[in-house]
Amino acid sequence: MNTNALLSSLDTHFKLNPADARLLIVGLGATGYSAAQFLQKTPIKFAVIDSRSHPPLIDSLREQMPDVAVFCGGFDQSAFDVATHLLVSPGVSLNEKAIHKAMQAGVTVMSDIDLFACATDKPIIAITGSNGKSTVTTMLGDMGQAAGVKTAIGGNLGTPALDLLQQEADLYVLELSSFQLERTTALNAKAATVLNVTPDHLDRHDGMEGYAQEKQRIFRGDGAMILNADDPLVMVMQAEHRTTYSFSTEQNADFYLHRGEQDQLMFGQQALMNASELRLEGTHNIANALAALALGHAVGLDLTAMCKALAKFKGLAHRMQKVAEVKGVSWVNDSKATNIGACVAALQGYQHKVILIAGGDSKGADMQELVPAVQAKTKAVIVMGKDAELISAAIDGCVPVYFADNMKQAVAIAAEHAIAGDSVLLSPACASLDQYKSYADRGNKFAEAVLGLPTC
Ligand code: UMA
Ligand code: ADP
Repeated sequence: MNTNALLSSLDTHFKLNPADARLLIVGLGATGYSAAQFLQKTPIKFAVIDSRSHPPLIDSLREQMPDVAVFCGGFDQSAFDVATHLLVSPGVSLNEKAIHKAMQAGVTVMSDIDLFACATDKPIIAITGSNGKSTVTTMLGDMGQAAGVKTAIGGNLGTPALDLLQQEADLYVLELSSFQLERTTALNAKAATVLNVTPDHLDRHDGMEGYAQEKQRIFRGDGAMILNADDPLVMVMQAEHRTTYSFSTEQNADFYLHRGEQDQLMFGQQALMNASELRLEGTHNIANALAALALGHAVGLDLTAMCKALAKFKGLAHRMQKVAEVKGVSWVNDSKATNIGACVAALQGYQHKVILIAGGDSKGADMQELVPAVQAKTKAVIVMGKDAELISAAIDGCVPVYFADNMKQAVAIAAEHAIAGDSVLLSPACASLDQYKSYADRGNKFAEAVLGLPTC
């Protein structure tokens, strides 16, 4: 890292200079810890605050950085009152009283992504959207490597952006959530995309409009814009005088799906690969592949190498992952479907009616939006978790609905109703945290229950 370049960039973007700045890191999770480790190597003075009395990383922080002030057990206003800048973790709402008050007093809010953007002059690909972010980010990681470019991937995907700087890559690919984007101003990605906008996290954002506006912030700067021609909420983000590549599975676009005897992924007149070469199921994954190709192309990756990587890409766990075939019934784990858009995409991929297991925390979404896909593509729905009643009320009368207390019971009910040739799909349309540690924990519990079913 070039510290002088970093300090100059921080001064330009945030009027942050070590002589008089006092930065407060809000939240000591993965993001806060990575920011502390990064800032420790600079002359910038900082402290850390977390509302929990003993956040998991507190011991490591105290051991590694004994001189750094840490406040735990609440957001003590006095810590905010002396700060000039706040670096707020994505899990902490900007509506927190102490943050709100500080902002009103003129304190600057920033994100770890801002620090990252100021610290590197290497090209950045930035990816957001309601669904498909992790898949497209991981595809691009593989494509970069296949094209011979040292590529590092992270952000919302898992590895905090600032930790990626230790890898000294020549291309950074960042998955960004609406929470990260909401507090980011300094990012100028060489290529960026909003893959799609469907309802999610409406309990934290100001309705769909507010949510879409946070996503649009990914296009700040002058890099290439990669737009989903099939999503009107994305297309309105188009800006004049910017390099733009569109992608589509439904119509002509820069990168598109040509339907024919052999469905093909196209770039203009050039056939890039057959859709059948992709190992992932569902039209939504063809859209993801086209978006990844467009992003890679915009930063100069070789198209042939990218297609080779796509043909090898096996997909991520807990996304439309076949767990087992038991007595002719196919059991599919799509636990990462934490919103309605993902569940609808999963259902649309089926040519026959499935038994759906759904439920959890709906995060303020309107479950009525599930109705058309449930009506068209399910023969029964098993609901569970915090918002089971809400889903049941929305789809009441469309198909038979059964209630389950836990995953084992949900799987048992599904097994009771499934016959050979059926598919049972866990695609909850809800977050998992009301009953599980994470979506992965929920998916694993599903797989355990399925593998525990009698096989004869
Ligand atoms: N905290 C408080 N008070 C609060 C809320 C949180 O003090 O009111 C503290 C927590 O106690 C925690 C800390 O803030 O110690 C920071 O937690 P965080 O929730 O911001 O999470 P991190 O550990 O920093 O992880 C974040 C992302 N988490 C969220 O956005 C909730 C991770 O995305 C991301 O991988 C990581 O940064 C690295 O960039 C996870 C996620 O669930 C996977 N994302 C959501 C999603 O994909 O839907 C947005
Ligand atoms: P994200 O990181 O945005 O949550 P993932 O790639 O992890 O996206 O996929 C999350 C869920 O969304 C999975 O259930 C997956 O099957 C579904 N999904 C993936 N891509 C799309 C897409 N382009 N449109 C709709 N749903 C998608």
